[in-house]
Amino acid sequence: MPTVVEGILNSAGLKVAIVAGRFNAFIVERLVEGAVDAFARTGGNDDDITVFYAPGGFEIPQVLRRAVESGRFDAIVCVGAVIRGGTPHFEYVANAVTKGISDIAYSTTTPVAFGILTCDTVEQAIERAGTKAGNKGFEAAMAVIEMANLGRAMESE
Ligand code: INI
Repeated sequence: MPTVVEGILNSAGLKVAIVAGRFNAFIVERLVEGAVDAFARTGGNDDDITVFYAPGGFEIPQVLRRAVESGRFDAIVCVGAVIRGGTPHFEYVANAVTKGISDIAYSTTTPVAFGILTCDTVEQAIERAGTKAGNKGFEAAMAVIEMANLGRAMESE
């Protein structure tokens, strides 16, 4: 019989941080709401959630690093919206935030989830922020809840 170790979707008792980039705020607010909803629906307590706002996606990794280093959180979800404009700026911000979050995520055992939209159009972002393509903040929060519980299960192996 194989030993199967997996994380359940239970937020009870989890201390969580949401690190949000404020840029494109009308989209990002929906992602924050989606993440909060995921914790609430899985038994989490609003009082255990702290939302940190960075100015934009570029700054998210620095805020994430501080949140990780504080040791206060069992799970951290990053949300933001990078939307293509008429210049190559999009590529630089999208690449920087993706690499920045990945570097930190893979250098810690604190679960970190990636809820950053990288979209060609505002319409695509709206679709992924709580309309016809779901809510990326909700999905990222569910992933980090599973990871936090997987970590606990692996510790008690
Ligand atoms: N920040 C975003 O989060 N999304 C964007 O689409 C974006 N664009 O397109 O410019 C953006 N830029 C700001 C950037 O993240 C920094 O806050 C800024 O460059 C100051 O360092």
